[in-house]
Amino acid sequence: MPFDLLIATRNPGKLREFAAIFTGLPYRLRTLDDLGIPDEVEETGTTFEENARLKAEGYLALSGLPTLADDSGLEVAALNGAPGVYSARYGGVSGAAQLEYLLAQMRDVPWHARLARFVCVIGLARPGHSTEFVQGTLSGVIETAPRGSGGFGYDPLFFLLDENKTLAEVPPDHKNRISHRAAAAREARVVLERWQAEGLL
Ligand code: ITT
Repeated sequence: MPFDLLIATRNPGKLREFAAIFTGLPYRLRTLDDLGIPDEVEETGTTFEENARLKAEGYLALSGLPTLADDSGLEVAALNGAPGVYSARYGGVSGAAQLEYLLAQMRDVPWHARLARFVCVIGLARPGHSTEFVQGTLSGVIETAPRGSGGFGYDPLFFLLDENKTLAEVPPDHKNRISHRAAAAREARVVLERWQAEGLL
């Protein structure tokens, strides 16, 4: 009998990534839409972990199901870690304007000081236990102009030194292997295997 696991996202791309990495586990992945749960939990935290906790524990309370929730974003060293948890609303704009905004903030920063990383923190909550957290990161350098049309968000400005390409220029299946979210999801898989072995669900 598979266990139900709520994946607390409305982003279908994320759901597919998690489903691929959790292949073979005895969990039936449910979404907020499957369960008819509205967007009630606000991401008011100041760290990725706080937001992952708010979502994982909030949607566990609403659904009664073991819940996985992630929060992710871009940290730029020269900007003291900004935009961080505010990545989705950085500069008060979205889409291409957000890339322009980031480039403007980085205008005077030389190539060697443009280090950045994507961070993904996943919270895993189940009834009667403390919430557990896992994290994944991907390091890169902020480009001086956008390149590529794949991915989403900051991908066209995120240059991978190992690949000599931006994250928007690598094939989607490759991004899904090297991404911060994939790294965190592989750690989450270990937690889910332990929950199963403990038989505590
Ligand atoms: P949820 O419904 O799951 O909250 P979301 O799109 O808001 O989906 P996150 O909170 O995880 O996703 O991500 C916040 C922002 O961080 C996102 O809007 C992007 O700007 C940026 N980001 C996260 N992962 C990224 C990636 O793989 N590539 C590019 N940008 C990313």
